[in-house]
Amino acid sequence: MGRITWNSKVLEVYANPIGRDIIRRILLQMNLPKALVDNPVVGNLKLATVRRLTAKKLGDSFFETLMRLLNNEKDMPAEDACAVRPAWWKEAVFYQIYPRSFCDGNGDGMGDIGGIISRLDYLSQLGVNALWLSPVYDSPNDDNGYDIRDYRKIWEGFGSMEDFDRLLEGAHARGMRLIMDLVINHTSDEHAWFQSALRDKESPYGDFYFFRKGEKDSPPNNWTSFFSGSAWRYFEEREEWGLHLFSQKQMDLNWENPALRGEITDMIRWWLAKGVDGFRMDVINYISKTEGLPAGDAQVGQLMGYYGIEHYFYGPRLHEYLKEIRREAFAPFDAFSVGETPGIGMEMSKLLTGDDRGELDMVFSFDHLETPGHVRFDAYKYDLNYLKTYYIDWLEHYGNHCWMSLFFENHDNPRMISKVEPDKSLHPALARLLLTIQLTLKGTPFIFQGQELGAANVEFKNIGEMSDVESINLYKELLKTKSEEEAFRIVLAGSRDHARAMMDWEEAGRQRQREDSVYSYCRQLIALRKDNAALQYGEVRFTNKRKKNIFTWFRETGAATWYVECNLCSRETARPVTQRGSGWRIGNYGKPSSMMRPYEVNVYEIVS
Ligand code: ISL
Repeated sequence: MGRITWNSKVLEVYANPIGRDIIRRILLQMNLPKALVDNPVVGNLKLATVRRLTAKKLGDSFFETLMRLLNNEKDMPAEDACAVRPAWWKEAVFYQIYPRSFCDGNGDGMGDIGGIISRLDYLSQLGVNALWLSPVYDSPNDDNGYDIRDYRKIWEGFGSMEDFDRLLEGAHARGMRLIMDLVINHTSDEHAWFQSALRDKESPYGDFYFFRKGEKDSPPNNWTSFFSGSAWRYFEEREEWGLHLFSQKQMDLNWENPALRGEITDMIRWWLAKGVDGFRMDVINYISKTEGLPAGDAQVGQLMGYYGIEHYFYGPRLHEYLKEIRREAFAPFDAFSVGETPGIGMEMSKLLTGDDRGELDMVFSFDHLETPGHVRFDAYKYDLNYLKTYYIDWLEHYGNHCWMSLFFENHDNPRMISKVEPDKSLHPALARLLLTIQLTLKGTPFIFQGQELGAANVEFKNIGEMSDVESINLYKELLKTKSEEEAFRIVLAGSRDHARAMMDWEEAGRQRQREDSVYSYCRQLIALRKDNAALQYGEVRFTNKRKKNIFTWFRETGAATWYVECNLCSRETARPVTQRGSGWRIGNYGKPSSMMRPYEVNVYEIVS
């Protein structure tokens, strides 16, 4: 791969995998068309010329940052055509449990492990066969368990290690795998390592975190936290600043330190030896930071909303660390890994997950959760036509060395049906449409708790009803420039509290009794997927690619062909031509008619 210099053309930048992802990210953020780079006039411009043309908006340091990122990656993703290698996690249907709000087993008003155990039959009847458990470790819960105080202990509010062992055993007994959440970019400031590092710089843990000298009133650099304000907090104990990309109580771990890496791999092995089947790895792409923690570029900061991000979202030693974790901890147990990787594009994902790479099995990439030009806290109506272009692009170009995760929701995002459609009478049809897309495209579906019931956003009335640290910090920050109503409106649009409301078990009970419920639809669909290899491993072939509001595809193996058709909007839409002899198997309106009704979806098994 050629080095990118000031003499390189825009086209060459785009041919570089990292360059391609970054340019596309910028276009997405600014809501500019991809066609811009395909335009030969633009493509043939030299970077030096682009710098001159954009001098008023983008400084030299913006381009230098870009070149540094591009030139740091030496590898190209494998692009040869190959068959998919089978794996249990490619056949699985995952279900994410957010323990705090899943099921209350002891009557204290909050979810716990006993509650989860009591619902294992519910989950196995739904048909999911792998569970992802958000953190249950000991934690002061500044960020609901994503701030870990002790990696080898269960938080007492959730139960004990014996409860956890019973949960694992219960899941396995029902043929369900269980993966845990691995939060290793940071720990709680109450973790023994951090406490020891604070007390004594010379302790073995003194260098487990990022501490920097500096005046008390000016942080060491301009990096900002994802949860508002500076990413630095001053510690009198050391007369130094400590780095926290997330809350003030989530201190970033220093992965440069081999002793820290050794502790982490030991801990991972300890859980795997217990029998857990793998991990979802929290913000795992953030673990390597540019040496010296240089200041973030101002333009990048403004564009992305966070300062410093270019120094850690795809850091210089990321591949090395991931390979080490894989080799030292995951591989000996043949354990599964899915990385949570905000900001990572398709080419970077290939380099992190290719089956030739020895890093991760899959990633959660987030570019489909908002439409171009929007961020989570914008109140807008999500147009599913964007989702269509996103999936066509990924599934046509991701290749069989890699495998996609298919998800719309998690504990960090509002409910998808609420983003797409304000008219609640259409939610049951829409909930089924989204589940069908997830369960019949090529990849591994992750259903977030409540999705199987068609759960929507919560109608919070004021900030007092919210509890998430991100929402509350953002609200305070917004009050500096906005009215209370305006600040609340913004927080409400994107708050993580929507997804963290208690699961409605009465509703679940009602839906289980009814054949025409979202729950029953979801159960049938999972069964259909499980019984038909074409819906798991079949190649995907899209049709009607340019037809607005219509999303259609085939799933094909040598032996069988399936066809899925979706109406992506709330209006009736003419049905595209269906294959002759098609056998209708499931849909959200019963048997199809000539027009497709709002958000109608049908799945056919082609019988020739
Ligand atoms: O703020 C973001 C960047 O735009 C988010 O995408 C953020 O990076 C992402 O939400 C990270 O999430 C994970 O790590 C957090 C935790 O609060 C979340 O719950 C977890 O899913 C810190 O551990």
